[in-house]
Parts: sequence; structure tokens; C-alpha cells
Amino acid sequence: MDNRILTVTSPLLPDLVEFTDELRKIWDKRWITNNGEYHQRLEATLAEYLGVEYISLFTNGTLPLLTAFQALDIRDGEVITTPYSFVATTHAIWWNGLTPVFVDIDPKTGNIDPEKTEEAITERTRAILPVHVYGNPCDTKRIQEIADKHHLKIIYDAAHAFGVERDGKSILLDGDISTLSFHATKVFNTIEGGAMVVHSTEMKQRIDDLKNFGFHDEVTVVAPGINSKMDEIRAAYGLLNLRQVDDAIARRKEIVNRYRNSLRNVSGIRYFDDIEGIRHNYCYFPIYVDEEEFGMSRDTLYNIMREKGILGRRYFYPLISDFPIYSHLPSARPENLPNARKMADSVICLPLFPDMTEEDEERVLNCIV
Ligand code: T4K
Repeated sequence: MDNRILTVTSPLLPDLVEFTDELRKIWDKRWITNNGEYHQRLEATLAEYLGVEYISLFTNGTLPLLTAFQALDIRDGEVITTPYSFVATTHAIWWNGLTPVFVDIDPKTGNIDPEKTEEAITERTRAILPVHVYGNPCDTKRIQEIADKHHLKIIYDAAHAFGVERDGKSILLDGDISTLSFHATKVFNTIEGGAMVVHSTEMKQRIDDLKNFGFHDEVTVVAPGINSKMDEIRAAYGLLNLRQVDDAIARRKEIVNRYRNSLRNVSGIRYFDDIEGIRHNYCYFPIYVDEEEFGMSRDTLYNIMREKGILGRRYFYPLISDFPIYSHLPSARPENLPNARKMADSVICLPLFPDMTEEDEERVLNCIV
């Protein structure tokens, strides 16, 4: 029996020989960070790949979220967001001195419920920060209508939504700003890394200034910016990875479809199906465990898998609103967030990465079927 540890994900790595060649070129040039040639090339190549006009690279997926509020000049008030995400989403609000307001999710998608979002708007609301969780697109049309009606900005946390399209158009074009994560565990990675997608030359310039301490030129500082510049080595790594990302997504799709076929008739197990008109990226494979129907709780399944060396992950448990830093907020009250709580208590993400074998998949399925 194979007792190898099987993790929830494993990074997509570029070819080592090709990467070494690129490193040699960087060594020869002695230009290793600060908007170098590889940085510029990765921005241009990503813009084309993603079908967006303006993208700015960052050192991770958290700092563009933080910077987005500064870029939009949101300095006080409340920001409506989802508790069903990675904690970085809410931390970005907190770091800007703003108040997070949690609203419940739509259980069909795992994303923020637009109607409950509208109900939560007060005269202090400045922005909405939804997440395209697991790469499932939010109802961006309805969210935009609400934002327009109440004069609010929208920042999409698109950390999971690399390459996701609706009707052939990138979902990163929705809202005022979208942010991406290129962390090692993501569909496309630069080891650590991230980006921000904006919609005008002026905003792109503002972001480029903000991620470089606020420097506009050698002697002009336009704002108290941060340092979040991607270096040349990560940009070179990203350029190589970008060449293989389509194959990686195709592999993920095959694995997901096999999981779906095997789990389709398992009573008490549910999963997200593909949505018509959406190009998915298959970044995670979350399953929803209905304890009563399945006859076992999500946590029991999680522990059984662990005993067999299979490290599924309970993304996203606990809810962000349950962490003590946020649980005192009025919007964090459990009765305000029943769908999010149910999902946080019921979901486990199964191992999913391009070089997973059929045997790996069998090992996972044997714990469930
Ligand atoms: N917004 C959302 C919605 C996000 O999900 C995230 C991050 C962010 C914002 C912030 O973006 P970043 O600032 O991180 O770019 C992971 C990731 O660290 C994090 O990027 C991600 N979301 C989150 C959902 O998952 P952990 O604590 O679960 O990671 P870790 O170290 O337990 O890794 C998971 C598994 O991946 C390991 O069991 C093994 C495998 N792995 C991991 C690494 C780092 C490898 O095989 N190799 C590796 O190098 O947070």
C-alpha cells in the first residue's frame, strides 16, 4: 500500500535547466529587481494571457489587497465582505483602518450574497470586497448594480480566479480593481507573488507608484506607499510557468472530472459543477459533506484521510468572522452568517495538482466511496 503523504496541492515548477539559463542571464546583467526586464515582460505576457489591459505585479496576493484601498482613496468607514475566505481578505480591510462588515454567502456558489450585501449598506459603507471563492465567479453584474446605486467601490479578491472567464471575457475586468495571488499553492505561481488588475493608465501608474514606496520619479513621493515589487528571479520563474499553465489547467480538469464521476452517486457528498459560459481553472476541488446523509461528519472524514497520509484541507474553516480579532464585530454574530458557517463546517478540499496520478486519486476516493 502507498503510504506516501499526499498533500492538498503541490506547486507547478518550471523546467530546472531552463530556469538555470534564465538565472545565468540575470546574473550577467546584474539587474535583479526594481521594474527590470523580466518584470516588464511578465506584466506584458500576463496581460495578454489574461485578456486585461493593465496589470501590476506584486510580491504576494495580500499586498495588492492592502494597496487597493489606498489606490481608491478609501480612508475610513465600512467595507462589506465575505467571512468565507482566507484570512488575508479581511486583514486587508483591518490594515487600512477600516471596519469589516461580514455578510452571508450564497450556498450555491460559496460567494457573497448580493442581496444581503445591499441590506448591509449603511451611510458609512465605502466599498465591497467580494471573493471569487475557488474560482467560482461572483454575481458581478448584480454587485455592480448595487455599487452604482449606492456609490461604492468594488475590489474583487480574485486570488483563486487566475484565467477564469465568463462568455470569453476575463472576470478580472469586473469591479474597480481585482487582485491575484501567485503563491506556490495556486494554479499559476511565482513562488510568492501576486498582481493587481486595474482599468486605466492613470490607475496603473498610481499602483506602480504605491508599490514602490510612493516614488513617482527619483525625487517625487506621491503617497506613503509600500514596498511590494516583484524581483527578477520570480518574474523569470513566472514567465516559464506561464508557458505550461494551460496544460496544467487541462490536467486539473481531467482529475476533477474523474473525481466528479466517482462521487456523483455518493449520497451526502456534493460538489460544484461547471457553470455554462465559464472557463474554470480548477484551482481546488472542494466537496461538501452532509453529515446526516453521508453518515459521517466532515471532520471525521478529514481525520480518516489524515491517518492514511492524505492531507485534505478545510478551506475555509474556521470562518474569518470566528477568529478572535474579528468575532467581536456585530456582523460576526453566528445568526448573521448561517450559510457560511454550514459551509465552513462541511467542506473539505481534496488533493488536486497536475502531476497527481490515478493511483493518488484512487487513494483519496477509497476514503470516501
Ligand atoms: N485571498 C485569498 C482568497 C486567498 O486564498 C489567499 C491565499 C490570499 C488572498 C493571499 O494571497 P498570498 O498573500 O498568500 O499570495 C495557503 C497559501 O499560503 C495561501 O496563499 C492561500 N491563499 C491559502 C488558501 O492557502 P496554507 O497555510 O494552507 O498553506 P500551506 O503551507 O499549508 O500549504 C498547503 C499545502 O500545499 C501543503 O500541505 C503542501 C503544499 N505545498 C505548500 C507549499 C508552500 C507544497 O507542496 N509546496 C510548497 O512550497 O495557505
